[in-house]
Amino acid sequence: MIFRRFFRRTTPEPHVQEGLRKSRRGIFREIVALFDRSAIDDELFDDLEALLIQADLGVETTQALLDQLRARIRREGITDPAQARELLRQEMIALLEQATRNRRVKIYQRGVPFVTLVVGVNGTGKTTTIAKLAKYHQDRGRNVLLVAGDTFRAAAIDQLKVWGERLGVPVISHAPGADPGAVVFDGLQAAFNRNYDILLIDTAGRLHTKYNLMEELKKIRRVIQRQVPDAPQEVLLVIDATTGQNGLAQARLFTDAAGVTDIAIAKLDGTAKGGIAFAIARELGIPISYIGTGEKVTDFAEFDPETYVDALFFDDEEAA
Ligand SMILES: Nc1nc2c(ncn2[C@@H]2O[C@H](COP(=O)(O)OP(=O)(O)OP(=O)(O)O)[C@@H](O)[C@H]2O)c(=O)[nH]1
Ligand SMILES: [Mg+2]
Repeated sequence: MIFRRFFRRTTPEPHVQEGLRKSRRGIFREIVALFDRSAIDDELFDDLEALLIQADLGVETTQALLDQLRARIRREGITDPAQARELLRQEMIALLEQATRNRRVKIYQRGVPFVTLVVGVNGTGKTTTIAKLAKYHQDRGRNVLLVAGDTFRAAAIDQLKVWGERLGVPVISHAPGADPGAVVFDGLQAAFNRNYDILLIDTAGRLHTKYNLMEELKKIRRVIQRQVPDAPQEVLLVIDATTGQNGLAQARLFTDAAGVTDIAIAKLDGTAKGGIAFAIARELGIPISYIGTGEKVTDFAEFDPETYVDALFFDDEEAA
């Protein structure tokens, strides 16, 4: 369709495009279809509001987005619904850019391991994200070391070792039930002694309501900081996209306890509600840095607002 080509600005990133298929073919297709009408009327805004909320943007973020959109339509004297849709696209990109603007530049120093502490509730995709990050850094020529900081379950240690073997990345681990702080300490020692660039630390899926588990996380941080004052350079909170608005509540608690610096949204391929990214961007103010779009190590991308929005709105196969 002419419109789709006309409005597209970014080249599709295959994993992002593929991973957001469910969202694109579901709620976002309905959103696009809303603009196939002759005039911009109240019904358009009502339907748009309902669909955005359904897509997991949340009530507040939806209101804010629609306020912006209405104001621009008025200011720019837009009467063509197709142009209004392009404005919606632009405003959605702007909203996501709130989340990337305060992203810290990652500084990889020679001789100082770059430590990423990966946190999040049970089953959100932490261990899988670590494997993806390991591959990401390997592809950029960095030496990676993994640390099995989730000592609560034997299976968790094994899972990380399996990934390590597949990727050719060593894993520092202790026996199940060991003190996570001790494993992390050994991991840092190994990183220094053997000159690793990147240290990725897996942690247990902690229930954020359990105070002692949050304390555990603080303790791990202290162990790291005693050896590398600037570390962890990255505290990555993994949010499961399929848990919707619940993920936001989790994120707030982790931010307080663990000093989250970055967010990875995993399992975007498993939901039609890709709108959660907008709610996270607006309501948390923590940069979204990565997205996970499948179970393979390659189903991973750096988060880019424009690519993301276009993957929600534009279907290649239809456009072709
Ligand atoms: N479809 C899909 N599945 C994913 C993605 N990321 C992780 N998974 C799957 O989600 C499940 C849980 O992933 P894990 O990486 O083990 O999650 P975790 O947070 O480490 O879990 P715990 O250690 O038990 O807290 C696994 O079956 C993964 O294969 C993703 O981006 N897409
Ligand atoms: Mg795990």
